[in-house]
Amino acid sequence: MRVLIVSANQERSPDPVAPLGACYVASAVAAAGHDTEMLDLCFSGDIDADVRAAVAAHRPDVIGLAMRNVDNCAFPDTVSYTPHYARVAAAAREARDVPIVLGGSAFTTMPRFYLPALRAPYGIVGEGEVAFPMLLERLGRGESTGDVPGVARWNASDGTVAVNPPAWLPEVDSIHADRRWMDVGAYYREGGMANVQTKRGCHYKCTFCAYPVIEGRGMRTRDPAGIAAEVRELLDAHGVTQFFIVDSVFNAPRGYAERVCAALKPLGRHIRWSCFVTPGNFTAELLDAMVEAGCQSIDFGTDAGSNTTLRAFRKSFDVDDIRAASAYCRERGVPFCHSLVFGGERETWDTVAETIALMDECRPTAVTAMCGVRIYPETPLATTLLGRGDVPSPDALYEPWFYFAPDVREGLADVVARAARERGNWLLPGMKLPDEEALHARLRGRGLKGDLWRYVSRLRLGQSLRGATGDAD
Ligand code: B12
Repeated sequence: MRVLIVSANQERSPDPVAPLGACYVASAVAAAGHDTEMLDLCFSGDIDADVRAAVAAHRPDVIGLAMRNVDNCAFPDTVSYTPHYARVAAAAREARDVPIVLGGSAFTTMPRFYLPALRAPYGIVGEGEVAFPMLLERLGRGESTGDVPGVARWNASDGTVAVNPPAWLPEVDSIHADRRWMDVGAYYREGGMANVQTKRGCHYKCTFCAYPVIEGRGMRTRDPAGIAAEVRELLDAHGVTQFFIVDSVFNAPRGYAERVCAALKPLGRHIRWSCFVTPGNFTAELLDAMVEAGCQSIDFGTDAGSNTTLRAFRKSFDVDDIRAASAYCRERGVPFCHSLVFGGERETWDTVAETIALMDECRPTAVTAMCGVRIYPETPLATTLLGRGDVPSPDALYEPWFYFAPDVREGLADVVARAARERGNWLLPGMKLPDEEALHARLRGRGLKGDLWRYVSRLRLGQSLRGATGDAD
């Protein structure tokens, strides 16, 4: 069959991010023998014209629509991408009357919403590498698709949606993302990095998190030698030296991160990378191995700085782990960021103050703070809140819906914004501090690569950017 995959994401904040998931899927579809093409709309100035042109050129039998973000997950400056997706789907439908298949992390979190909302007959929940080619084969033969794992179907005549549970891939070494489907250079220039995945799945039980819904609970790791070869290829073929490792958590399962670092160590002087790390299961020895392997900054998925809220989120670490992880980074001069979510269950003004005080004590390079917990369907917290009647129905979660613990519902955003203004190193994606976008543009404009939060407080404090480089040596 002839297949066109359209990557719809146009979000530029904090950076444009390369459509790695769509690339994995395009590679698998092509490997299954389909004549495959990809249209990436990230840098498009005219969606309708670009969709029309790609459809006219490729004449697809099926159009796959890759949907990454549901919304920007941020309060109060919330942006929902549904109107954008609806527009892209409508452009595709107008250009050619063929089945549209939705997929990607946004779709997976709420398939029952998106199929009717975008008037699409099919979708794939979870990983697309096996399920999408299987769906294409059935469609090509005119056979039933009802038993394909991960397939979601919308019946336009009676409005019903059927969703098959996904079958997570048992291993992730036999799949790969061919970068010919994306403009690596454009993402490197505009977004300052490429992206690489070392594993799929997340076995943590954080109450509000959708990662296990999107990737499955079972962690499936790649052979570290294959990861090093992929990084080497990006280095040699594209001159890319800066990466983000997109795993939900880099330092899990126990012992695996050490093996990845050992495989990357021979490249360590030539590459720089960043990743999400849990403050639990993090040691000075692992940090040393990461630095030797080229790690230049760490984004801790900390979420809170009070044991009360950490326990309520069911995080697997406590404030002493946060202190220790921060100290390891400070002692080695590794830039680090704590990502926080204020307003979770059992949050009070005291726990808010504890979190702010812990951040002051830990002295991170940056703090990224969200206010209110965006609740996604199928997460443990969604089930609790629906059970308690705090969320009226699952449908309420399709548009951005934020939970605030009763004690801090009024005024939390103001308190967090004040904390941020009083400190130079806090970033608030949901309450764009007036200078954030300008600072980002200035830094990328200088050709700086990697995570920009490393530089923000230096700029705000009027310090020089000496030592800041565009690339690894
Ligand atoms: C790494 C990451 C980041 C990094 C990206 C760094 C980089 N340079 O790549 C950073 C920190 C920059 C980031 C930023 C943001 N992120 Co983010 N991020 C992630 C994370 C952890 C991994 C994404 C990834 O690359 N996965 C690996 C690829 C291979 O998987 P995949 O895309 O899901 O693709 C698979 C399937 O979905 C499917 N598939 C994909 N496309 C298609 C297409 C078809 C047709 C089919 C059939 C199947 C299919 O098959 C693929 C292969 O199996 C996810 C959470 C997660 N665990 O998924 C959040 C996530 C995607 N981010 C999210 C959000 C909200 C954001 C921000 C808006 C946050 C903010 N306010 O700043 C920004 C937006 C950035 C942007 N420009 O779009 C949300 C999106 C959903 C939502 N809640 O709206 C997620 C899901 C996290 C969450 N809150 O639950 N993010």
